[in-house]
Formats: sequence, structure tokens, C-alpha cells
Amino acid sequence: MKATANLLYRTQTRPFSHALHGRRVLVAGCKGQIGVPLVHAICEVVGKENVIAADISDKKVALPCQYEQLDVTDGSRYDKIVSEHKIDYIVHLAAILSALGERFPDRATSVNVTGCINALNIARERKSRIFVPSTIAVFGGDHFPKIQTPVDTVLQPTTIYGISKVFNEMIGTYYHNKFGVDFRSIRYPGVISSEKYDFNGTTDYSTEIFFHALEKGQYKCWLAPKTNLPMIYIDDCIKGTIQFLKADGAQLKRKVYNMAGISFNPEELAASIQKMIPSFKVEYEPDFRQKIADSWPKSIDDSESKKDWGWSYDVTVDDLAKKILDGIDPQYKQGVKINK
Ligand code: AKB
Repeated sequence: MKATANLLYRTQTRPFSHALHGRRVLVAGCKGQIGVPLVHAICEVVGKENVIAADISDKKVALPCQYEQLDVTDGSRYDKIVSEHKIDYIVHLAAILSALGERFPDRATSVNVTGCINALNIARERKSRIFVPSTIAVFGGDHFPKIQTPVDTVLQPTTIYGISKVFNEMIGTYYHNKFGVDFRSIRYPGVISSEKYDFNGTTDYSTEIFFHALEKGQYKCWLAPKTNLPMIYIDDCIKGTIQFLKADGAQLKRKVYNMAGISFNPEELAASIQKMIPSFKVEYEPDFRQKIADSWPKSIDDSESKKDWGWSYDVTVDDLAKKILDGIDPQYKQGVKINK
């Protein structure tokens, strides 16, 4: 009788139980390219009363939930926010990206390394789950396959951003093995948005190019035309991240996963934009970011993600360019002739 009741309970509750279900979530670093849409998506899953968004920046951003000012290098303030709001899922996004990191390596070390250690120690103390995104920047040097780069390969990054993210992946995995912390991470490819934000990454030409196409009719790209890199549209990145945050820990065979997206180069993206805005002109003037891009994979193998947590993604560059342009606020499109 008892066994039947238990079975009934489990069958009834199973459709509602996923790793985010019933959680109180803190999104640290909520005002960046990924933070804003991810906060909205998490609010939809757990309810906005269960989400706290935090960031160091005092930039005005419309957020659907309560907000706290937070510098992630300040461990006691971080801990206070987690304990006061009874947080049990930390989404630690705060990081200095590749291009900005090369300008300010000390700041990148402090935010990317100290910030992550603070978050992990709090997760350990407060028995909270923790997600810390990683990046294709963990790869680097000449000793890994640049085409279909597998999840397990030589990691010899050349940027402070990549080095700090390798550290994040390894210490997070260590905290899982040593202290039982539910740490998980996805290596994001370059993320493209339909919104303007601070273009601090090497792959951010792929968003900036759209705004220049609309506002100036021309763009000077900081990467060479044939520089292939793995990329993903923000909505798909958010969808995948929610899927991953929800995944049952037992399903995840590893702590860190690759996410591939679609690989293309600036010339191909420009050609897709020119199909919609024929008058658009592009020049190429590679700068210090070219060397960074050249050290990264050209395409990624994410078969482990497909197998373990059901990730899938399949679009063409033309589809992607159309999605981005469609998503851009009409105020930027006034007076521009766009072919549908
Ligand atoms: C960057 O370009 O720094 C980031 C990344 C690949 O993580 N977009």
C-alpha cells in the first residue's frame, strides 16, 4: 500500500521536477549581453519573486525582478545577498571578456578568478547549486584540433580571459569532487544579439556589424574576412542555458560541456546582411583581436551535450542574419531599405 502511494506521488510530481524547480536564483552579472535575457527567462521558469539580479554596473536596465548592487570580488557582500535572499541556485555570469581582458589583465584576473572563487565558496557553505559559464576561449595554441574541437582536448589559452575560464572550469569541478557542490558549466561560442551592449569580446563584431549596417551603411571589421568562429544567436543560447540549468544532475556525465552553434566568418555574415541591405559596404582592418580569434576553434563538437542533456541547434547564416535583423528595434531601421 505504502509502495503504491510512493509510486503515485513520484509519478505525479515528476513532470514538475527539474533542477530549477522551486529554486531561488541569484544572477550575478545580470546587465551584460547574456544576463538581461537570462534573468527574464529564469523569471518565467521560477517566478520573478524568486529571482534576484545583481551587477556592479549602475547602468539603467529594465529588469523584471528585485535588484542588488554587487561587485563579485567582494565576498562578504556576495554572501550577504545569497543568505538574505535565501538563494539556492547561483548563476555566476560576471566576467571580463577577451578583448577588454587584454587591455586590463589585472582586473580580469580579479573579477574572473576571485569572483568565481567567492561564488564557489558561498555555494559550498550554503549548499547552493552553481552555474558558471565558460567559453571557446579556453582553447588556444597549436596543439588542439581547430575543426570540430572536442570537449576533452589540450587547453592552452593565450588570453587572460581564456586562462581564467580554464581555472573556473577546473576549480568548479574540484569543488564538485571534493565538497559535493553541484557545479555546472557550458562553453559558449560567440553570442550574437539584436541589442546594443558593450562590445568587449573578440566575437562581438558579429552584433556591431548590424548596427553599423543600419546606422552608417558601412562597417570596418576588426577581423579578417575568412576568420571562421563558432557563434550562436542569443535566443538559442538562452534556450540552451535554461535547458542545461534544468537538467537533472544525475543526467550530466561531466561538469563542463561544449556548445557549438554555427560556424561562419565575417565575409559570409556580411554577404547575408547584403542580401537584406544591398547598399551595405564592409572593409577589413584586423587589429589585436585577430590573433585572439586565430587561437580559437573554427568549429566545435558538442555531441556530449546532445547526448547528455538534449541540446540541438541547426540554422544557416542567412536564417541567423534574418533573425538578428528582425529582432533589432525599429528605431534603428528608419529610412533603411531592407529586402524581406
Ligand atoms: C569573447 O569574444 O570574448 C566572448 C567569448 C568567445 O567568450 N564572446
